[in-house]
Amino acid sequence: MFHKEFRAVVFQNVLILCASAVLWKQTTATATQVTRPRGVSLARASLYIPDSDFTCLDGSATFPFRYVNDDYCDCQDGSDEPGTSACPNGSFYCRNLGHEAMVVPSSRVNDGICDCCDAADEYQSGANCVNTCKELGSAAQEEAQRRYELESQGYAIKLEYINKGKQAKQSQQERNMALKAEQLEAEALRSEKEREKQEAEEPERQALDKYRQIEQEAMKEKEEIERSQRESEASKAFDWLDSNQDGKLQVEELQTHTAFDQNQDGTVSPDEAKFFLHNEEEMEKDEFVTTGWPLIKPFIMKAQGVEVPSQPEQQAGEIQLPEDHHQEEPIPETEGEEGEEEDEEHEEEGEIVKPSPVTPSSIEYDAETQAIIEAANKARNAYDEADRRLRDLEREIRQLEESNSKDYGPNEEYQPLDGQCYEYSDREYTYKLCPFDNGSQRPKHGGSETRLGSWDSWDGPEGNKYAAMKYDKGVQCWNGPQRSLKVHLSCGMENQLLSVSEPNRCEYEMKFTTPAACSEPRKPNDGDSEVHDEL
Ligand code: MAN
Repeated sequence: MFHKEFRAVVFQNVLILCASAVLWKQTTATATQVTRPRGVSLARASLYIPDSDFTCLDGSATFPFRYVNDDYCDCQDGSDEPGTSACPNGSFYCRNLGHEAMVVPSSRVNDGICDCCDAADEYQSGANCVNTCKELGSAAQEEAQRRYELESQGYAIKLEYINKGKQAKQSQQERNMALKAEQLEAEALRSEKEREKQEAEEPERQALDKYRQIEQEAMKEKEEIERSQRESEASKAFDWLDSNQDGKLQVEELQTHTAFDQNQDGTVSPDEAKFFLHNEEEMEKDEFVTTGWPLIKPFIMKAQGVEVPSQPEQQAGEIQLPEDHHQEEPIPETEGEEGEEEDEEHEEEGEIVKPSPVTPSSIEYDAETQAIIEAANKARNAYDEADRRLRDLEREIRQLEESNSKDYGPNEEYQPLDGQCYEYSDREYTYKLCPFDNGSQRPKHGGSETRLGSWDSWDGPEGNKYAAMKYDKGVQCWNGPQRSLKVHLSCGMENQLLSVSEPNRCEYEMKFTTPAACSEPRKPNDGDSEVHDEL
């Protein structure tokens, strides 16, 4: 190991004379000369004083100042070799006059590659570096100026947005207050109408009680008529099928009716016929009326071309039972062609005619009861209307409060985006973003829209939460999570969806520009960043 005193001394503290007057403080306009070793920034110049010992910036050691930049690494943090590549962890500062000052790892010093535009990093390598700071500086200046102008325009729009957002908030609050007042009135009115309804319904209930018994009797009568009608129909059918009139239905009797040819082979086999006799050889009339006829009737109807209702209890379709049981099942007359006289005629022939239904609504109330019912109806309608009005108001208040509780940014600048939608298409999909509502995806070549997520919250990094939005609880991904979407916002003159990607399956990212994301632009500096950087 070399001792410091014997090692080859290559150190040469380069005194950089700031040719251009550097303003140490804006308040003191006097030009000062600052001397500092190679690779040290203006900000750190005061830590490198040639007349005194040098203490490593991490405080780990102190030694004579000549060890600084002697091409031997003495400090653990590399701070004694800012201008050489001796320390693996050192940093080299280039002034880059005319452009932006820059810090590069000191390992790049004299490595033959030009890193600094002022070529300061290659002072001994022989690399042919040219100072390009002036050109780069002016290109950067132009770019900065262009950005400044854009940002200024974007920011002007943002100020309008802030205005709109604040106005919207104010009018929402006013509307909310007005609605709340209306709500109180509507509640009072509904209570009044509810009381009136109860008052009107009580006499109605009493009056209708009297009729309830009548209604029940009417219902019973109706059921009785229907039952006897069913029995009479079944009885007629039995007599018609019982061709030998022996009071029993036999297999042979059913075999003469093609309606029972279930496998459509042109004949009714004994088994086919027995099926309708509950697999017996014969059936008595009583059994036929209760359980035989409901089984047989649909087959007869079908043979007659009458539509068979799906519910067994609806099987009151009209059928004709001809006198002559040997002929094929007749086709019934088409609906509407039969007059009343014909009905009577058919009844003689065995056609079953449905009775006119007796329902509670057919009950006639006396004039006094009728008036009571009408008054109660009127009170009910008035209550319903008051109730509807109150519920409409409550809904509007809820929507308003929901919108009011949304965070539209520190100054309401994002409020004008609520209610708008923006689209972006790639090869496969058209994506849509409706800020504060949802994001979706629609295949370009047909197919339905898929929701990628609904508005959840701001999702930027700590200290900059308004830089991104989160939309979640989208449509479940096949064999995967629910879809979700993150929207990265940046300043732009227009509200525009710039790109969409799906970095992980069913996790989407959008880039969106909006004037609402612009901040107040700072005038670009004159290209010499050291003054600004280091003040
Ligand atoms: C659809 C689209 C895609 C998604 C797959 C997942 O095709 O929503 O974006 O990756 O479903 O199965």
